[in-house]
Amino acid sequence: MKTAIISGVTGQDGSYLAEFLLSKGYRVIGLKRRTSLLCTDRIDHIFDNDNFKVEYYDLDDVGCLYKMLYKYEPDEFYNLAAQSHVRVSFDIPEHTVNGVALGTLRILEAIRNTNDRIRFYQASSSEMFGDNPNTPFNEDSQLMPASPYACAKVFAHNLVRNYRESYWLHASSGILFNHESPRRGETFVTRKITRAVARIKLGLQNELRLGNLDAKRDWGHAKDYVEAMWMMTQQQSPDDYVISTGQSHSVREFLEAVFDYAGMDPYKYVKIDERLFRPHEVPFLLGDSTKAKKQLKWNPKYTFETLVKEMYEEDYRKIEGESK
Ligand code: NAP
Ligand code: G4F
Repeated sequence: MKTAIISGVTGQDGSYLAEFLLSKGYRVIGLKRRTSLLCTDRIDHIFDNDNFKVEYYDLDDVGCLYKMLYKYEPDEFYNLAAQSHVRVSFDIPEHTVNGVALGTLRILEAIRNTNDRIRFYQASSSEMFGDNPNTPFNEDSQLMPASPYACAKVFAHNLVRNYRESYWLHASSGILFNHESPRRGETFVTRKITRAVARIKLGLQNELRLGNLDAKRDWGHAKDYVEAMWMMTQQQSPDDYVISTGQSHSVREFLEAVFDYAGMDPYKYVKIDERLFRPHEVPFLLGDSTKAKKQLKWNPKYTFETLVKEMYEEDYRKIEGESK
């Protein structure tokens, strides 16, 4: 039986990846940081699985990292932990950069010094392309990061390549474009919208405050994207891959699609709030995942429409249940 360690298991991607690897017959060790509330909602349903175990960890705790590698002798390590909110990274840049950049360095060093055959996956991000105007982006596009979060992801991304080339680690980076789901954090724009529209429909809210509606993103579904992570670690040679749908939509289009699905007019409820704009915006993200399609045989199953529908319906069902 293969063993995989996932840092950030309580997050959106960590929870889907844990489910996916368990379904493939892995033993999964999920690493969780200590929080004052439990915050295990996304993984509660797999807690009783005998092949799933959760351990405490933090991106800045080197000793804990070595302990995990010695104790579990993993075959694969998926580094998904991060302060992953771009806007928040302007407010807490040092914490964000320490976790994303140095946290990745700590894991790579620990792997190199304990067992250099562990296959490593790094959660790189399309945010690294920043405000580069030359879209669509592939693995060779210029990185022009536009936030502390993205600068740290570029550092970690380069480090993975450097460790691969210097020490022959099986270390791959997935340059993932935005991916969403009913498990998406509530302060990211898609989930903020689907929750708000469900609450408005149920008469629990009458206003939705948003920032820049003109930004465009290449939005996919997290379930499709965690499969790509695993495909990368199964390759004979490590590499970097762009994972995206190849379609870009504006925040306004996402907003209108959700309100349309709920049968309401967005402009009766939406207020533009200047405080939600960013010091430096990433205006347009569109990915070209030709390489992943060809080499990994990866293909997303969800479309923009099925993503919107699933997120809205799930929020509506949950909020209706809670309000009863
Ligand atoms: P997420 O939902 O925000 O989950 C992040 C996870 O990291 C959570 O489990 C969080 O714990 C944990 N974490 C945060 N700080 C930590 C620390 N100091 N030590 C240990 N754990 C810590 O993010 P996601 O959407 O699943 O994304 C997964 C990874 O992919 C992240 O690295 C993100 O930057 C990257 N990424 C995401 C996307 C996307 O569109 N979703 C695209 C490209 C790249 P808590 O649950 O306690 O907060
Ligand atoms: O949903 P967002 O906060 O996601 P963002 O900044 O694109 O970052 C996400 O995707 C990255 C991959 O490209 C990941 F690396 C990162 O970890 C994260 O998962 O914002 C999307 C867009 C932005 O242009 C923002 O300005 O929506 C715009 N927006 C407009 N109003 C808003 C809001 N964003 C948020 N969060 N909240 C608003 O009220």
